[in-house]
Amino acid sequence: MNVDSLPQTLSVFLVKPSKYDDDGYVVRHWRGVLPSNTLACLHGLTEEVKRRGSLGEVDLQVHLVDEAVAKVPVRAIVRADRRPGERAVVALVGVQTNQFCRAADLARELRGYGVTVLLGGFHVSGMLSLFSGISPEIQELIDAGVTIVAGEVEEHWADLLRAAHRGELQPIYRYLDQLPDLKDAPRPIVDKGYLRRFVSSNFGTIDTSRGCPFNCSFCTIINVQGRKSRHRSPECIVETLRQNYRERGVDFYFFTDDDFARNPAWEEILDALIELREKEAVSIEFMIQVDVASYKIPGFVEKAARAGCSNVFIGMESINPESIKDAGKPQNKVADYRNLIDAWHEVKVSTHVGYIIGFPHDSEQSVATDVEKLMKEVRPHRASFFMLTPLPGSRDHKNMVEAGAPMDSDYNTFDSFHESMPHPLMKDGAWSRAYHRAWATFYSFENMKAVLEGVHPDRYWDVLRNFYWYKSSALNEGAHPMITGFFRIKDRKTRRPAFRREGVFAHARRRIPEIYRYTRGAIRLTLEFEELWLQTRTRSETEVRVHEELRRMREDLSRSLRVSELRTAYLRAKSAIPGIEVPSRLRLMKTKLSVLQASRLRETRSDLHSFWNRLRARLRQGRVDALLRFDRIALNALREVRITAGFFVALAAGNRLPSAGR
Ligand code: B12
Ligand code: SF4
Repeated sequence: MNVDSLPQTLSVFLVKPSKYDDDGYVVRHWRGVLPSNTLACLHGLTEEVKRRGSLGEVDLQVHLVDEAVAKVPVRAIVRADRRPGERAVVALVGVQTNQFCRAADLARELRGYGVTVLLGGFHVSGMLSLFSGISPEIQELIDAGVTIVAGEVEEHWADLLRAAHRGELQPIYRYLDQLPDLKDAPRPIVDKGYLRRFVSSNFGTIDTSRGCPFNCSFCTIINVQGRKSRHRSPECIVETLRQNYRERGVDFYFFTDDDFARNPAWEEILDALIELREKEAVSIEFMIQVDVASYKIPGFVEKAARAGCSNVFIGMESINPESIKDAGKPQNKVADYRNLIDAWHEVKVSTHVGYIIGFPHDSEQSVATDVEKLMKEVRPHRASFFMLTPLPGSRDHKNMVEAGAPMDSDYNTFDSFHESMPHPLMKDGAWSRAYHRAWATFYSFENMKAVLEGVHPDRYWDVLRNFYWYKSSALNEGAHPMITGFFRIKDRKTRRPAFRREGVFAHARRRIPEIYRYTRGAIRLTLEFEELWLQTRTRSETEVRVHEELRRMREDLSRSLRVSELRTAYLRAKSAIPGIEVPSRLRLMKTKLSVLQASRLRETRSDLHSFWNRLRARLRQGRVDALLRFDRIALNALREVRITAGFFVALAAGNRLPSAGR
């Protein structure tokens, strides 16, 4: 090959595909909630290839596209590929089974323009790990000229890019039996430009380890990433976190390890994070995934909390011992659940359990009873419900394929909130009903109120915000919170090939009622959450004391409050409770509004609710005279505005007045 004839620029587009909704539109939101760690990892690997100059003099350009929050710029990619001296390579990354259909359509479209396309992630890795042959949907892509990559590529990415640059890619690469050592692997990159598309731009991800020692039958991880936990070096992790904190302001992480408690280096990592926090004032908070027995590991829970862990996700799966047996997860002992939850709550860490519905012994009634038990007896702060899904890469899937068991031929439904196979007991929609009822019961006003009343004040807003996101996703948008974000976008022109493309008016006829229903639901939800807040908002000892002092200083708290007055109230409160810290002037200015709002609120808006309902009923009966009471209407509207303003101010400000940890 004549190297001089090769393009001088290689534009690498790392694209994380989304999935289709039931109407064939790509699931995309104006703002996302959870950034993709796979994108961050491949970004890190690509920058490393560039830094090392592994491709020689080639100008390597990297572009990140997460289709969950951005449109895939097909035209720009094609233009880049056609520019003289340039080649575009599209890497469809982290493609899960439920994203495979969308990824395949994108791959075919790009191949139609002659663009080089590679595709990797859990679907192809799972399929190729458990079956010796190549499944038809993968073969179809190979036939279309797409390169399939199974397994982890830390040690192969430079070679793959070199082959792509030279136009020498093979149809398929299998790296499943070459699990890379992660000790000094290139780190995932937290990209500020990418994070701007998310609700919190201070949110980073890193996989501190990969692999899991357990052996659950529905799990794909063990067959792709292995049963031995491989980890990054604690020094590398801590240096990454320190750098991201200082240079990019990233102070919250999702450590995406499937079981951080089984990372052999957990203690060194947590010790280093404690040191960062306590000696360098680099205060990072993070969430982790752990197993049920994690609380029994000596020192684990305490160290995690001290290191900044604020949330744990626990793969509880079911509270029903029969279902735990069905899940092939004997390490989950139902008798441990309550102790586990208490242990984490004790150290102020919020708990979130993963709960699967649809094990063979589950029935509509048993699921309802089990969810009640989960709420009343186990009492986690949050639950995510999943429908049992035969995910490619799991033993369950392999066994079903080999037994010829029926399952959906459309992988788009393998997202854990669609029925993707028949259930032996729950038929004719009963499984979906049981699933939706689980969400509605757990996120009912009564249960959310019970949780918020028991939550530590430091976690109050964290839990309340998550409740809002979860309830809005599952019950207003009708999708799993893990794939939703804020404000759904439906691009008229990007529709699944089996669906007809709608005209502008037909699309508007679809979207306007949808947006109306969504907005109405969002308003209802906001009112529900205002009530929840009024009934449960906790006041720290500091807040109560500062308010008392303010009331002593002046009767009317509705007049505007000066920062100097607030400071005096703090100083007086400090003389009664020495632990109170007097916040800086800037912080006082920021909290002034919430202090005022909070001091004016009552404990409920139920009287307002009844008032508006009565008014509406009268208007419906044609009694327009009801509007003549405009003085009451105006007063009540003003109260609504005040409550809403107070709620949003408090939501934005965090939970309480600065309280020195009290
Ligand atoms: C973090 C995470 C999430 C996060 C964020 C997603 C993300 N990717 O960051 C959130 C919470 C949003 C999420 C949601 C869901 N997830 Co998830 N998630 C994970 C988790 C725990 C870690 C992902 C990760 O960072 N891995 C580390 C990276 C580096 O590994 P990797 O993605 O495999 O990438 C490597 C290689 O595969 C390869 N590679 C990947 N792509 C490409 C592309 C090319 C071209 C090349 C060359 C190489 C390559 O290179 C990478 C570096 O070596 C994985 C389990 C796991 N251990 O991976 C599950 C996992 C991917 N999720 C899964 C599922 C099913 C879901 C959900 C449907 C909900 C659910 N039931 O759990 C939703 C769907 C959301 C959606 N539509 O995206 C499954 C997918 C299984 C499957 N066959 O589809 C997994 C495997 C867990 C499981 N339950 O079995 N998830
Ligand atoms: S489901 Fe969780 S605990 Fe079970 S093998 Fe998979 S990663 Fe490990």
